[in-house]
Amino acid sequence: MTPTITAFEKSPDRGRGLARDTRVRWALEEVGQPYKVRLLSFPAMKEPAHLALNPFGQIPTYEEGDLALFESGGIVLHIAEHHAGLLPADVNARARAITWMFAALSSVEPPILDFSFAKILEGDKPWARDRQPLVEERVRNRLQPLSNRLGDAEWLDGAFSAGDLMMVSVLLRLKPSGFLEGFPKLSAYVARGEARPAYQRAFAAQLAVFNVQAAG
Ligand code: GTB
Repeated sequence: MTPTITAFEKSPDRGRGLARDTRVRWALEEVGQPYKVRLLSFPAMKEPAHLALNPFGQIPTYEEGDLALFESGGIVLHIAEHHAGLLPADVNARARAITWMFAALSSVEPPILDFSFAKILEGDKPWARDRQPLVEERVRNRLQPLSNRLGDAEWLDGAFSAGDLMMVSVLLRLKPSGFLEGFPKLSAYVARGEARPAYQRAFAAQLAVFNVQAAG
C-alpha cells in the first residue's frame, strides 16, 4: 500500500528542505518506497481532521492503511523497520543505529532548535544579545563531541543507517547560519548525506512543491 505523508503547502523555508517532511521523504527514497503527499496550509493543520492524525497540529504525518503516525522520528523508524536498507541486520548494530536516531533527536536537535529560534523568534528581545553566547555554547557542546566520535569515518557506526539520516537531517538546520563551518568533519559528513541520490530526490520533491506554490 502506498503511504501518504503530509507536508507544508508553502514551506516557510522557501524550499530549502529544512521542514521535517524532508527526512521522511529521504527515508522513503532510501528504501525505494513510493509515496503520496497531502499538502496542508497552516490553518488546515489545526483543523480536527489533521489534529486526529497529529495532536500538535504539525507536519509530517504518515498514513498507511489503518496506521497513522506522527513525529518524524517515529515515522522514519517505522520505515526503517519495515524495509531493508536503513537498519543493520545484526541486533546490536541495529540497536546502536536506533540509538543514534535518538541522539540526533533528543541530544543534538534541541540546542540547534534553540539556536534557530533565538535568531528567528527572539532576536529582537532585549535579552537576546546576552543569551546568544550561551545558546551557541550549548550547540558547540554537542557538535564537538559528535565530531570527535565521527572522526574520519564516513558514517557514525559502519554503513549509512537511519541514525545517519536523522543526524544529517538535524545538522542541516545549522547550514544557513554557517555555524557548521567551524566543524569541518561534520560539514563533510552533512555533505556526504546531501550527496546521496535518495536525499537529492527528496530535496527536489519538496522544492518542486515550493516552486509550484510560489509560481501560482
Ligand atoms: N517533533 C516533531 C517531528 O519531528 O515531527 C516536530 C514537527 C514540526 O516541528 N513540524 C513543523 C510544523 O508543522 C514543521 S517542520 N510547524 C507548524 C506548526 O507548528 O504550526 C519545522 C520547521 C519549520 C520551518 C522551518 N524553516 O522555515 O526553516 C524549518 C523547520
